[in-house]
Amino acid sequence: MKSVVSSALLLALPVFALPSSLHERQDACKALPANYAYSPASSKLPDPFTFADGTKVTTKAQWACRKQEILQLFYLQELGDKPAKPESVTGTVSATSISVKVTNAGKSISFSATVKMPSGVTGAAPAIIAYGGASLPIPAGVATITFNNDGVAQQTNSGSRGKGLFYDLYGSGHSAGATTAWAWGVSRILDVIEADTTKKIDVTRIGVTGCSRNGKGALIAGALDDRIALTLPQESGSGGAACWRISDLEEAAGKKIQTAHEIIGENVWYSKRFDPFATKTSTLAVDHHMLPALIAPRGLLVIENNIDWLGPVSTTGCMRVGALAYQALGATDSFGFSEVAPHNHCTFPSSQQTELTAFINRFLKGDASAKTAGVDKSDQANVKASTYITWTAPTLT
Ligand code: MCU
Repeated sequence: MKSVVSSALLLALPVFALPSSLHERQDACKALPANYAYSPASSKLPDPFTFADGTKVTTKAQWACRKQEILQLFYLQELGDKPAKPESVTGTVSATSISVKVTNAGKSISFSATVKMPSGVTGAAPAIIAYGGASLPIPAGVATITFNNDGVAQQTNSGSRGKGLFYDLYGSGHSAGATTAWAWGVSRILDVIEADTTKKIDVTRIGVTGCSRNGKGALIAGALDDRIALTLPQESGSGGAACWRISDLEEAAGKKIQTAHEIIGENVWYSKRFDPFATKTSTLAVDHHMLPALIAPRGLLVIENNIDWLGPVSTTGCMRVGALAYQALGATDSFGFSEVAPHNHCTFPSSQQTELTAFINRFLKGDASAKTAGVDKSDQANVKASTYITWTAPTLT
């Protein structure tokens, strides 16, 4: 049930400790109402700018708190918990590899990521962390860090639940789905890069990418660690750039599209906590338009393909709603959506090169003049954000 919050509480908000940073924090600035359930159920996308207790978000300070709440709701309803930085994270960065050793509660795991350094870069290089290897072209001047996400959390099929290094450390019954466990792995790689005194890689200029199932992972990683400067999910489709609710509407309209109720039987990308919501997506307090909201104002270019299973209407509609968070923050030039005519899955077409180059130049190479503004490309011409929402985005003060 929603309760009305008095203006006194609103005025009191600034005395709460405001988070300076999103990554690793799981606390909300105010607790979720007891026994909170999203109500009434709706096929329209929930308002990112209204707290669970009904308070409207009008300021950037309130937004910082609402982001914590949205994050918590994602953990509770879809993703499972992302553990905070463990008691010990150590490792090394060489020109060919990043090694990571994590110790928590008497247990340790180790993994490494392959590094390909760019030639001719002096000083710390920008880098893109690629889940399972990059499916888009990484340009000169940018290092590639290949992350073996499958080793951190397996994703063979529905029998992969609780398998992989993350679960060796935290137990096979841990609530995190694979995408959350991978995001945790990315955060640990960033811990090592951040602490590396040789400064081969610039932790302030890190991108993350992946395609398809790994695109779902890349988008979620961008939302769960605000050290990531540029998020580049590629053809992530349902469970990534698509909204669960819109995909259900599309299926009801006869499209052959992946939905939440299908996805929970196919693989372990989400927490078991998601199961009850997957057959009733209208009861989720979150949906995937809130992933861009968590990433904003950092760089985000969503790359999509017109393949029915990915849900081109759903990805276009969902991300056009997601763009409203960037608008609210006055950061529209940090967000781009690019969906083009069908091509082979995870082969990057030249028709998306201009926007990819612009986002990499701006967010990883420091070129403030790169034309990232206004990237909104879709062959789904009639899809409008307004079809899927009943709220309007504020201009946050
Ligand atoms: C688009 O990502 C997935 C999709 O969600 C699955 O249903 C399908 O089996 O595999 C896709 C994928 O990862 O392809 C490489």
